Amino acid sequence: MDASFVKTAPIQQLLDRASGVNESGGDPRLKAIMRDVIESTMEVIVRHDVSESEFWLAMKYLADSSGEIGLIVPGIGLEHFLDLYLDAKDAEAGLTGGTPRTIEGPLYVEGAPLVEGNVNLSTDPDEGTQVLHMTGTVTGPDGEPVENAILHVWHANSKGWYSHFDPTSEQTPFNNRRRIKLGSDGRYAFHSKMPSGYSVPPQGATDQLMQALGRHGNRPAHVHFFIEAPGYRTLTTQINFGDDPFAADDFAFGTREGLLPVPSRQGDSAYIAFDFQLQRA
Ligand code: MBD
Ligand code: FE
Repeated sequence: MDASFVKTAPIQQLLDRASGVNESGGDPRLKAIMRDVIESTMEVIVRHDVSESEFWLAMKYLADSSGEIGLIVPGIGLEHFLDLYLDAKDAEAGLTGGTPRTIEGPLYVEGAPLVEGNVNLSTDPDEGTQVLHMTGTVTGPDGEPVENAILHVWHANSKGWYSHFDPTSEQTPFNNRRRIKLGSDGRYAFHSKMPSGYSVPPQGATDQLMQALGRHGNRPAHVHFFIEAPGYRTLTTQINFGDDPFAADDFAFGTREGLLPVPSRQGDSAYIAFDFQLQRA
């Protein structure tokens, strides 16, 4: 049987009733989207002749994996797809240039300390890793310094764990997380303990899926940013370390050309100079 079965009258009537499209109440946009989601799922079932046991296994997986949905979404490329889709829509609207956007991921935490100057992000000791020194400027489309920007920065520790999400140790709240208030010159500087790459929790739902797909669940070492400033578009981006073994093989598809600086490693220190360019709002 082929997927045209889904287009037959009984199935189309079922879809109309299930999605409430002919009811007066409810949310019309949600109805239309739900109808398409259900229909696409039916088409997948028919196209692959999904068995009942496979179907219920998938439902059990969905039920059990919800705690890791934030990892599964980047892992299956959907979060990166949103970046590509937004880029394409921007290009259509003639909005190009500036530092590329890339995925936020699931590990941002609101309310990090708001600080100024050349700041230290690492409040926990984290011995045996280099100190990362990162500096640069936030400019606008014409190279003008962006005034009064707030640079949100967050990254993992040297074991690859993020504060607020670390099952292995008690990290201080907001360790390796700050909001840095910049001045009129758009310059920023911070230092912190070098992060390591991230791996999905072993045996978790994401790990199970990656193994079943013959993939891995590793990200290269990276540093996340949001940059917001009056008059400019907020940028969500991250740098991934160009010398990391997973730099070209990120399970979350967060690495992008232009966002892969190679740290200059010198003894106990590593240096990255990286400038950001924002689009106007
Ligand atoms: C991360 O640290 C991350 O940035 C993403 C996108 C997914 C999982 C862990
Ligand atoms: Fe991350």
